[in-house]
Amino acid sequence: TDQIAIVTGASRGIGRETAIQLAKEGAKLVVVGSSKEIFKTADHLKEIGYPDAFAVQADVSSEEEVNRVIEEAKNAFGKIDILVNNAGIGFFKSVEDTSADEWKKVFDVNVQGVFLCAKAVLPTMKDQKFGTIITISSDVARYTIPNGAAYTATKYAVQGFSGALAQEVREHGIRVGTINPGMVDTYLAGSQQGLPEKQDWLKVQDIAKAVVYMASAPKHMMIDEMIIHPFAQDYPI
Ligand code: NJP
Repeated sequence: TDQIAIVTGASRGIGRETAIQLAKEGAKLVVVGSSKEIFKTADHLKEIGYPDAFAVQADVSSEEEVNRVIEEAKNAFGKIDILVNNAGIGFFKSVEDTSADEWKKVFDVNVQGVFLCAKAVLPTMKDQKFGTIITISSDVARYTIPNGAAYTATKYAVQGFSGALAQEVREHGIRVGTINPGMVDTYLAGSQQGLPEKQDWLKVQDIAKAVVYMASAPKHMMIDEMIIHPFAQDYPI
């Protein structure tokens, strides 16, 4: 309770639900998204009784825009306890069909975005001697998927990044962990939520609850990684 949380990619999907559940647990929210949809999430939070929540429209792959998010969060609340690096995109096609621009774009958002957001909150969290940085990686970071090479590569990258960062900042009281979901019924890669073929998939609430659990764990507790997948999901997918 009374924690300040930044959730990236909160316009829809896992990020939006995570923001709602963190607010319900008593956190004050700064929600981030690259489109104007992000303001609807802040409006919704206000409607359901969390007047302190606000949105910043920013692209996580831009250093300037990320720094503006952190500045606005600090100005409004004076501290930052939780960063949820959730913004992510995916192109699911063969390597031959993946353009160099698509490869770059998915790395810009999924890897550079995670680096920039983490880097930007570190000075504040170090001053506080406390903070939790949670990255929504993917279960694909445990294996590889055909027609998902670029996406898979980004999730391996953030896995390595988070592990290294966790060791680097441990002495400052900062916890760094990943949540690695299997298939979740969201809008990822242009998909629609609620399609009949996705009824056995994880729901956004399942992952949001995991974020709340990780973020609200007592200070003596460290969760490095949570792997969560639909019971119905075969391996490898
Ligand atoms: O996807 P979606 P998910 N800067 O498309 C935002 C991982 N994951 O909830 O920018 C800032 O519904 C975008 O908002 P907007 C996945 O890799 C998923 O599934 O305003 N924000 C939207 O709110 C990702 O890391 C599955 O359009 C940016 C959000 O990101 C995380 O879960 C499985 C942005 C995406 O919402 C959430 O994705 C898995 C930018 N540049 C891991 N670009 C799964 N769904 O099956 C996009 O293993 N956003």
